[in-house]
Amino acid sequence: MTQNSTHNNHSPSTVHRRIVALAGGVGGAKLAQGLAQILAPEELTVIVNTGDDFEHLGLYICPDLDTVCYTLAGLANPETGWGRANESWNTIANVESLGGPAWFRLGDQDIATHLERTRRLREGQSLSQITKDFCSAWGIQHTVLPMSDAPVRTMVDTDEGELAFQEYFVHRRCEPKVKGFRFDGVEGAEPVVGAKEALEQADAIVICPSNPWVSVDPILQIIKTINKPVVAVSPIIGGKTVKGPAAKMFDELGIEPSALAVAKHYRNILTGFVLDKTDSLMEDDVKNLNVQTLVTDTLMNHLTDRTRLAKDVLHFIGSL
Ligand code: FO1
Repeated sequence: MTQNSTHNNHSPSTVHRRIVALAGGVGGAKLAQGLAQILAPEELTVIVNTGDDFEHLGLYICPDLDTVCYTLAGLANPETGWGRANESWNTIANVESLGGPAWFRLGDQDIATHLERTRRLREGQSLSQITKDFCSAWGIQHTVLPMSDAPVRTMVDTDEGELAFQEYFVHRRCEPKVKGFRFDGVEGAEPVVGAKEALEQADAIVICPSNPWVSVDPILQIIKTINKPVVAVSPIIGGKTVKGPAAKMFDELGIEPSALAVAKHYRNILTGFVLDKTDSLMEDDVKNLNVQTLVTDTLMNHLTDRTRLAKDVLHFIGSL
């Protein structure tokens, strides 16, 4: 059992608040970790994007689930945000020497996750059951759920044709120009049972600072209607993404990348929006969308930043 090295100092909840956080990759995982530092296990459920999942080297890989879990468990690689800390690369190096694909960097510890998940899926276990078991093995007390147990695959339409997500994101380093997205399998995919319950019981939904196009939209398409207060944290600061292609995607889709563009992307469901201080001049434009606003420091480099932002967001929710 790996002790959760990021000490949880759950403050007893002054106001009873049940939060559902919607998260994708690295940015979403950071805020989820901040929320987990403050909220008790029964107060926080994280619903994670699985559109980035793919089969590679015969392994079923769930990058966003693993990024959220590794981050919550304090096991994530601090430089990249994805994969494990203190990693070694012997297996993938030997795959490469045998002529196999090494473009998707799978570390030795990380491969154990994919081997065991693939084994359990082949035995007929559900992705949500596997995730539950892995969370307890990693000492994670909060609930982490895949957005669905049914497979969904984000396909990126580009000027070079349609690419599977990891082919676009990792192999092609996001170079092709995006023209649109398709979430293959999303039509028939149902949210997992725990997600429906968490959404019904939630006091508010937090959309973490993940990529709106490829990390958050798949989750929103699956959970469909939300009749709860929704607060989103902008993943774009000063017209740029902290990490990842969200700003480039807005630009290639003909939309000026900005926090305001993100607020407009979510405008049909938004109650509140959190902008970085850099974008304080945009606050009134966001308010004009009939959305309440919070301007604060949204950069999350260390655990203290993540916890502080989470505190700001929870306080903001309390004021809505
Ligand atoms: N991202 C990269 O840019 N390069 C990689 O080689 C890479 C490997 C990788 C392995 C496991 C994993 O869970 C994530 C990995 N990622 C890598 C990140 C991943 O592609 C993205 O985090 C998500 O798919 C988008 O958030």
